[in-house]
Order: sequence, then structure tokens, then C-alpha cells
Amino acid sequence: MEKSQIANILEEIGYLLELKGENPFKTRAYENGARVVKGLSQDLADLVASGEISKIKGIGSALADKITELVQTGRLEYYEKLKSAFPDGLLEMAKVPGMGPKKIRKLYEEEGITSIDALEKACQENRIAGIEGFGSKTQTKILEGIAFIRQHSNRHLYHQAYHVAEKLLDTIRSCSGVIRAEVTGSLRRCKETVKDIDIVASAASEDREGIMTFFTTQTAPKSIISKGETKSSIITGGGMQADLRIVADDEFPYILHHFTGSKEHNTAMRGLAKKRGLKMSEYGLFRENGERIDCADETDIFSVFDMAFVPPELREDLGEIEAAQSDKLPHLICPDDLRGILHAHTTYSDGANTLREMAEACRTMGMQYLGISDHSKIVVYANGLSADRLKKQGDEIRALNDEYSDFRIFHGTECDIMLDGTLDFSDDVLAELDFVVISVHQKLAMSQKEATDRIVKAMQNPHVTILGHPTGRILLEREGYPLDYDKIFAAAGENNVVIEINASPYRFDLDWRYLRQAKEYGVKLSINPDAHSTDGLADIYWGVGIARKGWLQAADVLNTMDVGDIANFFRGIKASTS
Ligand code: DGT
Ligand code: CA
Ligand code: ZN
Repeated sequence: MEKSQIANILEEIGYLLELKGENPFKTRAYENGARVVKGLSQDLADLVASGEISKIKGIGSALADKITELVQTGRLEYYEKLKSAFPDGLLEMAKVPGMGPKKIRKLYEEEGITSIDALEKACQENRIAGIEGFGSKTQTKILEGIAFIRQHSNRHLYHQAYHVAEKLLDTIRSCSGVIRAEVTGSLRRCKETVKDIDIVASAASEDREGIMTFFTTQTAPKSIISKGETKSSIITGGGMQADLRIVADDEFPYILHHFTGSKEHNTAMRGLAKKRGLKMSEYGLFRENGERIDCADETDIFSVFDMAFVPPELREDLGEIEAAQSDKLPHLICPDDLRGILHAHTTYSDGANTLREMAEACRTMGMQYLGISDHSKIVVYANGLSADRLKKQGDEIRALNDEYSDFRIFHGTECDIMLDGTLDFSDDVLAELDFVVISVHQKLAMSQKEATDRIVKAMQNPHVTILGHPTGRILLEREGYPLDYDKIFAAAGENNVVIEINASPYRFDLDWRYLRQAKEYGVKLSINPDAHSTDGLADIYWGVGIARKGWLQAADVLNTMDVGDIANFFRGIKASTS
């Protein structure tokens, strides 16, 4: 069993206990335990075998026993018993935004509601509004939440689909007879969520049947939707649909381009073709007389239209075609352009790894610096730091920095934005730090005006460096609060505030669709992993894909600055406050 699976089970136990009405202390212990397990650098099986597991901070003896049982048997009786005490649908209901365990328990006990469908019906029949603690506003919110999850239920997070697709692609490429194979569709375009995995391959016609048999048997699918010589579809073990299409190798570039999409980009390209008396389809690019224009790869296809190669991330018909025709495509940021990482948590607040472990991991990634930003005091559930503990952390950072000659830790905070737009730490506390990330974590239900005013006011504090996860959205789970982007970007520009692209694949916030608008206001972006463990640092690379999708170049991104430049940048902000 993998660490992440075990962590998920512990998390679920915490949730089930809360559903049961157990004391919060007990439920918190499981949630914490899950986080600790996720962040462990050692092998879990080794820790269990040596008995060291019970000595790890945050894992008491009860948790150690359960982890041991899971590692040794792959099962946990306690968990199975606990789970069987509730109807299945009850856990499903937790997916509805705003439905916490307390609410679910109340609806279960008072109305016998055990599924999302039943919940929807009860809301429509106005049976929820009258229950104590609910009201008609909550009832409407629940209905909106159900509509939201219905709309998103057939989509998957980018990183989860990416991992599945990568494995599938490797398997397909390993099959004899396969000449070329690529992932296409929204995954290749780096959309934040995807519906399915689209793969195209080329092979001689006599090899195709064998490849399809291989695809539908050797990838451990849950089920086979269809199997043909040119197209087959499966449901992967993890429940995603994956399509494989196979063509002759000389048709490969056209099908690759077609299934990469987007539909809008394809439609625009077909319009261009028509203007030139050509016909473009997934099978090729043809002259009026039916003759095919031979293209060895996608670059050849674009050059037929006097266009530079358009990176897949840009293919949304949002100006990329015009830019490619006039040689104005941006030189997109690459992973190698990054010089450091900002916005990381440690065991001081809700991170799973120590300051030193985070720094070492970041340095090993080849970065020049790490900006630590643990939570501020109001975020009690995340063990937010008091001004005193923040000061102590500063001492530890200084001591660590003395040890390094080739790496630097910057001391920051993820300071909460209060309801009225003031900040959780006073100015004299903020003045002691290298940089300040500000974020909203409480009372996320706001109108556009409330949200915009609150954040604009917070950005006016002269100590602020970066606005963190600007909308608070959680992909496929909750929509962020609405913002007036013109006002937000104007204020960021005026106050020299950088805006975060939160690179956690659960957030990707700011959304890529607004990045170009931010740039127009002269706002810099920072690609931040919001890492809560050493593993989480690598989330920064998902963020690079999103930045590319938003047309960003290296110079648009704060953390492409080398350590000297960013230190100057931070000092510049501090100088302006004194
Ligand atoms: P998804 O799956 O919703 O995350 O997004 P895509 O873009 O992967 O969409 P999908 O899988 O339905 O189709 C893959 C590509 O195939 C799409 O990006 C463009 C192309 N395609 C599909 N349907 C059409 C169509 O009706 N017209 C044109 N021109 N292209 C299409
Ligand atoms: Ca797709
Ligand atoms: Zn945050």
C-alpha cells in the first residue's frame, strides 16, 4: 500500500468520526496523522518493521497500530467497521460544497437523507429550509452546489489524468508495431481539468489489431467500451476513459493536430485552409483536386499556412493563430527558467516537513532559494504562528542560512486577510520579514464587491509582496469568490503586488484565462507550489504548464529572478515602507 493511500484512509477515518459526532480532538488526530504520513521521507514499511513508526511526532500509538495493520495486511478492520456503520451515499454527500459532517449528520438523523439525489429532492420540496441551522439561503446554496458537482462530475484533475496517461503512453509505445504515439486532447493543451485521455498512434495496418488487443488487455482496464482497428476505448483502473486511435504513419501529424484541438482552434484553422482553397481534416490537408499536401510533423502543417509552430497550450483560438502568422508568438516560460520557490509551509504550521527538510529538498531540485510562508495566527486549525513563534522561526532561518553558501531561505508568512481587509499581523511584525504572502482563508462566501474591496484594501498594505490563491477556488469542488479583475489588477499594479499562480493542481489559482489581462496592468506573476511537504515542492512544475497556457514568458514571472535580483526586489518593497 502506498503512503498516499494510507493517508487517504486516515483522513477518511477522521471524517467518519466527525460524522459520528466523536470529539474533535480525536478526529483532528487522524487528520494530522494523514498529513504526517504524506510528508514522511522514510519508507513506511521500514518504519513499521523497526517499530520506529510510533516514535514519529504526530503519530500516537493508536495510529501507529492502524498504520501497521494497513502496511502488513493491506486492510484495516477498524476502518471497515466504521465505514459500514454509514450508508454509502452519506460520504458522497460530502462532495457537495458547504456540506460538512455536522450538516450531513443532522439531515441523516432528522430527514433520513442518505444520498445526493435525496438531498436535491428535499431541497426542491423545501424540506431543508425549516431545519434548525439551515434556512432557505442554505437550501439554495445546497442546490447550487449539487448543480456544480453534476456539471463537473465527468471531469478529472489534470495531474491525476496526466499520471495515468503517461503510464498508458509508455505501455503503448512499448508495444511492437507502434511507430509514433502521443497524448492529445485537453491534456496536451494543459487544461486544468480533463474529460478523458486521448491518445493517437501510428502503425502499419497489419499491426493494428495486435496493438488494439494489447491496449485493451495489457493496461489493466476496468472495462472495455469498444474495440476496433482504428479506435478503441477503455475505462482505466482508476475510472477514466481513455481512447486510442491508430493511423498510418504518414497520416500521424494530421490526426495529432486534430485531436489536440481545441475544437475552436481546429475550426479557425479549417477556415484558414478554406480561404486558400484547401481542405483540412483529421485525415490530412488536401488540395481541391484531392491531392494531399505531405507533412512530416505538425511544424510542416503550420508552415503550409506561413505560421510558426503553435505550442499546444496556446491552441484555444485566443489569438494564437494571428500571433503565429505575424511571428508574434510569445517565447513561453520553461521549467528551467525557475530559480527559486516561494510559498512553502513547514511543521511550524500545517506542513509535514521541517524547515531544514524543506530547504534541503528545494536545494536538491537545483533551486537557489526557498521562501517560507507559514500560516498566521488566526488560522488556528492549521496551527498558525503567533508573532513570537514567527520570530523564533526567523532565528532558525538565520542559523540555517549561515550553513549555506549556495542557497538562501527567505523568511515570509502567509498572512490571513481579515474580513475587513486588514491583515492578521501588525505592520511592525510584517516589517521584520523578507516577504509577505496574503491570502483569504475565512468567510469565502462573498459577493464580487465584497471580495474585491476586501482584497484591494489588503493589497494597499505596503508590506505585501504577493497575493496568494486569489479566488480561493478548489477545482471540481468549489468555485472561488467572484472578483472584479480590472480592479484587482489595477490595485496590484499600483501597489507593486505580485499575483500568485497557485500551482497546486487542486487550485491553479489565478486561472490561466486572466494571466494576459494581469500582464496588461503591468502585474508580475509568481508560480508558487504552496507546498505542505517536500514532495509538494514539485507542484511548481504543474504551474509552469498553466503559466504557459496563459502566454507567460520567463520575464513575467517573479521566481525566475536569481537570488540576488529577488533579494533586491524584496528590499525594494521594504524600502518603500520606511
Ligand atoms: P475534454 O476532453 O473535454 O477535456 O477536451 P478535449 O479538447 O480533449 O475534447 P475531446 O476529447 O472531446 O476531443 C478531442 C479533440 O478532438 C478536440 O480538442 C478537438 C477535436 N474535436 C472533437 N470534436 C470536434 C468537432 O466537432 N470539430 C472539430 N473541429 N474538432 C473536434
Ligand atoms: Ca479529451
Ligand atoms: Zn493558503
